[in-house]
Amino acid sequence: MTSSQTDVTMTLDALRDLARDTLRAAGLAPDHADAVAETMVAGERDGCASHGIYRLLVAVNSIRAGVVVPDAVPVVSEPARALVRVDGGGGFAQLAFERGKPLLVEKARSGGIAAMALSHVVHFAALWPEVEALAAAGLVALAFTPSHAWVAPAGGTRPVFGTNPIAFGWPRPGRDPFVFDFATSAVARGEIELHRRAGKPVPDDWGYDADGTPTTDAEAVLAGAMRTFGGHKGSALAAMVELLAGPLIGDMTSAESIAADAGRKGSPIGGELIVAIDPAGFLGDTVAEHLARAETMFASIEAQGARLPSARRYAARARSLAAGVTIPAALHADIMAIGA
Ligand code: NDP
Ligand code: PYC
Repeated sequence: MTSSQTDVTMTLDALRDLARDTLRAAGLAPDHADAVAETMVAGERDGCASHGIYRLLVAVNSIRAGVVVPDAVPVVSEPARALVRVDGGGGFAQLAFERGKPLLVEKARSGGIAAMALSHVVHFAALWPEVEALAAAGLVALAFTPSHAWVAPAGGTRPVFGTNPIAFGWPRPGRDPFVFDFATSAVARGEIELHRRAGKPVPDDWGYDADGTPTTDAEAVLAGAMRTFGGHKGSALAAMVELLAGPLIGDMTSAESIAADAGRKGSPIGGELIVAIDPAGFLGDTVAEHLARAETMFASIEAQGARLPSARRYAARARSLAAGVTIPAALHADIMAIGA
């Protein structure tokens, strides 16, 4: 259905079919295509345009550029009692996460805490679907992944870090989990790409041009260096993500990832670290009482008119489930042209 001459409204089922068909036609194996489509549909459904269906263009580019192994078979192993490793074999991260998740949940429940390293994967997606799924299973979850070296450290103007997101999920009895997920750069690179596509300027504190001068030109920031959020604090967190999901798990830093890309402009290659904690591990029978104390904190945030991270997403989700989603005309045209 076309809601105006320009934009295209579709149900989530239709969007899922479009994503799966497009990915399969581009050569992605069916199990990967299903897992990858799901994260894109979730992003679009929840109003996360930079990691929604726009990512079809990005994922297909990675397939065609030979950056991703389209039929990789993730291999799950247990390096230690509390640890899960999934070797993604060069495939997209979504199937590797899906394959490792049951063992991660089992280990977190039996030991109180467990961690999972996804290694040798390609990452183009948001992290919140993963921590939300773990929180929905009653676990507290943290996730980290480096990307490509696009971001300058605070005080510098040349890229060292990736946009390095950090995501957190907290289970809420009878309610959707509390989740946040943000890049440690001022903004996700995908947001700057959307500004470039729309011909819109960016705020002058998002990045530098190639000469290290602050600029409002999205294209120039993409060719130069992005800035961390919160100055030296975001810079330290970005370094932490490099370390946790790079050397700690034997995978690439963002600088190594962009070097491995060798100009193909594919999505970041490397690893992801996910930590899952069962609240009952520390709390035993008193878990309900202490989760209720967390609810008091959430209530006092909302009582003063502030919103919880994830509230916007859940509201967008409710609207999309009822009315579908509307894809901008230019994006829809570009998606339809993928197979042409
Ligand atoms: P945003 O700055 O848009 O938002 C990040 C978080 O802050 C969200 O949890 C959001 O909740 C919350 N938030 C935003 N505004 C408010 C507010 N006023 N009050 C309370 N909470 C608020 O995200 P980014 O641009 O930094 O990142 C976007 C996405 O990009 C992330 O999902 C991230 O995973 C992804 N990304 C992925 C990378 C990768 O390598 N795979 C690299 C970099 C980014 P809500 O969603 O409800 O608005
Ligand atoms: O938006 O910065 C980004 C990004 C990198 C990888 C996936 N998303």
